Amino acid sequence: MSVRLAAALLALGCLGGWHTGCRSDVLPTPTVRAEPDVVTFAIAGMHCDGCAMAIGDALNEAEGVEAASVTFADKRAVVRFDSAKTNVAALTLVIEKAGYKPSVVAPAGGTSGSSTP
Ligand SMILES: [Cu+2]
Repeated sequence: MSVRLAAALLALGCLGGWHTGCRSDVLPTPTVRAEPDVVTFAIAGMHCDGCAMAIGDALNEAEGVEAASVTFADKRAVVRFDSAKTNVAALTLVIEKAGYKPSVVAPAGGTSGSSTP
């Protein structure tokens, strides 16, 4: 009986935030700042890993790109970018300038309907 009571009190304690280990909201969560977007390009014209690396370099050097990963096997580039600094059209240009033909596979963003590819 008293054990039950103690358990109940403990549970209440958790809910009330007595135990810092129980609180996930204590961790700092990055919230407001321009949210990075992610876009996936299918890229035509790659013929080796060097091509993928060249595209990756070009993208990573481009303004507003936070991370770009290009895989030759998939012939895809996944680019995470700051939408306050650049956009999909600009990134497309970067890849075209590098000598390849990108087409957008999955633009990020919630406005254009949901997840059926
Ligand atoms: Cu190549």
